Amino acid sequence: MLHHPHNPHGASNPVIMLTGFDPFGGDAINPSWLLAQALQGQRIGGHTVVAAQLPTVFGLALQRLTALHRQLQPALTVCLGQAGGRAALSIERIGINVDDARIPDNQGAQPIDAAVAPGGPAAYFASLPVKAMLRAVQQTGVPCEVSQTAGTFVCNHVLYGLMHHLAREGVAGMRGGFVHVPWLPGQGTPHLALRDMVRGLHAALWAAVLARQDIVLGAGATH
Ligand code: PCA
Repeated sequence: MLHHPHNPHGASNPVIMLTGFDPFGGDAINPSWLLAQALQGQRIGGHTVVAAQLPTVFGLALQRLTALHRQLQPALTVCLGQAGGRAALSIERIGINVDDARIPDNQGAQPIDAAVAPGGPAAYFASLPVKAMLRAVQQTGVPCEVSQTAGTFVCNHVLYGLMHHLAREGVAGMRGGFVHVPWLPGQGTPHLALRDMVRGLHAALWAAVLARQDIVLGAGATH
């Protein structure tokens, strides 16, 4: 679902495109979509947030994303996804050129060791200032981390596909990346309240708009 039928914004009113997924894997809700909707219409550093839903389906999710991107021409694209088992907002550093589905997607497809983009590079870094975003979220008190892997399911597929699209069709200065979010209370443990996700992501988006260059801040993983 897209709230604006077309891009009503010009370069003078740039767009932040925020996507969330529909529920998958037997869950009744997907916090990523609730979070995107909660920020719909927000004004952030001269940008307007436009929320859109992607299907948890290999291929189709990317078709939808690239069509929306061509239509809205967002300055910033942040895709959101649910990562059950993670305890913090999880800013993804990298997307890899692999689909390896542990469970079927919402249309029953379960690709194994397929390329997201045959012939494409092995990986793309998100073009978000991940450490500046991390610090901004941490300053709100909402738990946050930098993640070195978005997995190999539809979320990584969308992150890789977004960056591949930006590399080929993006206008200079267009940036994008991905944030995984924990379960909501009632879905499982660990969980994070929606209001905390909203507060944290709001701060992260401000940082992404303001920080043209990332900061140096330790957030690595030993394993
Ligand atoms: N999370 C899944 C796909 C959709 C979603 O919200 C993932 O992490 O790949």
